[in-house]
Amino acid sequence: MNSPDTTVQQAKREHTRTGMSKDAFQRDLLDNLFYIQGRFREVATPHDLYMAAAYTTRDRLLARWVKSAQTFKATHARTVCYLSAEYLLGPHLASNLVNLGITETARAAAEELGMDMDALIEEEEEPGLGNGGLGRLAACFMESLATCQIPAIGYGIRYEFGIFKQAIEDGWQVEKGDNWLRNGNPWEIPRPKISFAVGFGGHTESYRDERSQVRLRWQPAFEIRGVAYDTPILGYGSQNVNLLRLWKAEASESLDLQAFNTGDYYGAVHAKIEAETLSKVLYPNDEPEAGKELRLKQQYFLVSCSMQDMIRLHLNTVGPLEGFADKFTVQLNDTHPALAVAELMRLLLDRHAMTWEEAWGITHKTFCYTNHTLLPEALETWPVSLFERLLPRHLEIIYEINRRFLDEVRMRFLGDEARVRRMSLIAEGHERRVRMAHLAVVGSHAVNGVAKLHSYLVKAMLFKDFAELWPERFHNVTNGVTPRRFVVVANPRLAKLITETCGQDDWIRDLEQLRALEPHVDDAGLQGRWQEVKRAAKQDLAQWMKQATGIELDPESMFDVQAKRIHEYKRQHLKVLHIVRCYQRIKQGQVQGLVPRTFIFGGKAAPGYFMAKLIIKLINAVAEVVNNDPQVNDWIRVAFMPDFNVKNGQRLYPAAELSEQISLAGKEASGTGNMKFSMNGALTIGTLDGANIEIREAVGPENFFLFGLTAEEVLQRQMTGYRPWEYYQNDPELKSDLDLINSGLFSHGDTQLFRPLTDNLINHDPFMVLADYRAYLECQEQVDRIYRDPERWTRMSILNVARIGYFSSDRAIREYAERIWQVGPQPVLDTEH
Ligand code: GL2
Repeated sequence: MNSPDTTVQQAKREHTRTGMSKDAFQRDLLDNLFYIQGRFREVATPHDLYMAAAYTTRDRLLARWVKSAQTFKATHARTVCYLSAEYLLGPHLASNLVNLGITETARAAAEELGMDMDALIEEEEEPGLGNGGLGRLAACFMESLATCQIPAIGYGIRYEFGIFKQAIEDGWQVEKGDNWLRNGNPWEIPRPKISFAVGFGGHTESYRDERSQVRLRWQPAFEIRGVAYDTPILGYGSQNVNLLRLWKAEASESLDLQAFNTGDYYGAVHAKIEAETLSKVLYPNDEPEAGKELRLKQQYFLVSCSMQDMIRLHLNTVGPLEGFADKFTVQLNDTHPALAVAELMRLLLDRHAMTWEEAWGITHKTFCYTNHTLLPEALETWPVSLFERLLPRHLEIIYEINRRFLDEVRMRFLGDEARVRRMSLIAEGHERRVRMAHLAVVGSHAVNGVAKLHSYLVKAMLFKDFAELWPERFHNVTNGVTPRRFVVVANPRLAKLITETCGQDDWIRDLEQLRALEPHVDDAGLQGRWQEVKRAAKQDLAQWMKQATGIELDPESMFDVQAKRIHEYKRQHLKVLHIVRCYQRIKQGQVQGLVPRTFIFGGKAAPGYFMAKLIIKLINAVAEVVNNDPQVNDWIRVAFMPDFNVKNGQRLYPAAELSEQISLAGKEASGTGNMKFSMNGALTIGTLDGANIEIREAVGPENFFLFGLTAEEVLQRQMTGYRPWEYYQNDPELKSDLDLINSGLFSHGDTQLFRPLTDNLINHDPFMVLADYRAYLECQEQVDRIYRDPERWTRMSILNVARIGYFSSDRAIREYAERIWQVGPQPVLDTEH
């Protein structure tokens, strides 16, 4: 992309800054190609070259990693442990090069060897160990923790199969397994010696300890082992490296031996396979609970390994466990790891012989919990019977936590048994269930939502009773995303333009400094370059899309993008109705005021979510008709980007001009795609939902396209009775759009195919698509009007970027550090330079 001359010059500057030279990189690249891949230049495949580049990069971060570990050990640094069932990391190579400050060094070294660094970067398969926003947030937070110099360990599961790969066949989503480890993973270091036994099943029993005290212990029916695999997470502009420790399930050796001794070879092998299925696959459901036994096992596996590891670290470095909560603060990323509360209690009570009061004091001081959704179907509960069978000791502990907790509730709210029932950790009903969210709230000293509106609703609705009992426990920390990956790596042209306009690149570690763009907003030179940067990104995307899907995008048209998981509450079908409306208007010759647009979608549907899969089919069906109709083709085109993941997201964000954030108000906890688009200069059309509200405040209401019901209005309508068919009957355009979908035009004459979708909209419409339809169309007309004035649009785009600094995950992490974790930076010193 850069001319070799500037690459070499930049590499020299990087050398001065980092002490890492192009020549050394080149030499090590060839060495690694030879010694690790066993190849020489002439026969090396692109994958060999990628591996060599990855190892060469990894070598350069190991020194920082070791130094970080030494520093944290010596200073007894307070450490954040982030417990998350998901980490949607995205490819490592490009982002590690940026955070090491050696992107051009690597590029220059590769170029001299006749290799194209961008092609090597393309080779990397991303670890898709998450579903969507929640998992990607965990990845952004890990990077920001290192950038903010806060010692941290991220604990998770090393799924052998990450989120499925999505193919589109005949317009339908088809899932393919994601065997991401197939070609090896150069970024992880296995730690076979760091391994813990995790029990399941069996029974509990009482016994007398050496002081003749009656104690309880758990005799599990079987055990498996969790083995640590460590991935270093680099900070930007700091020497700090944090640790992502993922657990792989293996068969417990002792059990293997037993089976072998009794001659049961098959049994031994079977046990091994059984054990390994535990970390085999990520559940591909974004929000709704899967309810599967294996999933509960995965959750327990994650928390048991992680809590045992923290205790081991504590005993090795600090000593007696009384100070555990001073050494560690543990953040529960949603309720998936909420069992950690019961597991820490078990370890402190049963293994370390503490009293209930001592153990609870520590546990409660240790945990904090982030809620990520209000959707009722996503709030995890597990049948008591399943707990009894798999985790009998934990169930006893949960009962005891509940007994003490409910006594507290009774004392505060005399005679209010209805409240007691609502708040209990156990939901009574025909099947008794453990409420994981209640366990998380009771076991934590801080609970937060992920955007202002969401945190308000958490307090006012979801956990109202708890907020009345413990108002001081509830917080808001609005989400953020890392500008390193989502601007510097994804959009190098924009990064360069920003740096040149601001006169320095400090904005990369202090995103508020983007404000320095604001005085230049009317500068014609900047506007022109800003437009060129967007155009080039659109061309890149068009090229990729042509090759990946065969669809030709017109870079002259407006790129209007909705990319996120497919879910009814996110309302991709509202977007489709808009497209169908455009289509009809064009067919009827009503093109006045219309701006040529390319509608681009990306997103996966949970494999068992029928309606979401039908929405994907509908998008592709509409695309097929629209893209093949020469009468409308100059105006609109539709493309579905297959397999939306971090890597593909990095192609979309820079190219988008309009970002669709159109969930029903009150449903999207925060959203983080909204931030990524805006950071790349897209304007947002959105509802007053999640972080949209704060983005709009930050960038200025005049630079944001707002439409739709407010969360309050939504609640009102729900209470007074919402009748979607009235909209259908009273709005002729809406009626004709839905009727056209049912006419068979988009389904080769099949009038039934999309009925489940359209009938549901007309008769139930739980996410009020029809109620917001008209407002959405009107708002889109305003979008067209402004787009026709490129200067005005560009100005708004620049202002969006200039004012988006708040949405850096660095800011979010600093807020957690100060308000929730009480932890400060622990800089790692660069002793070599
Ligand atoms: C989510 C929310 O739906 C989303 O709005 C939020 O931005 C992220 C991160 O906080 O969390 N909750 C959830 O369960 N998933 C999300 O993406 N999967």
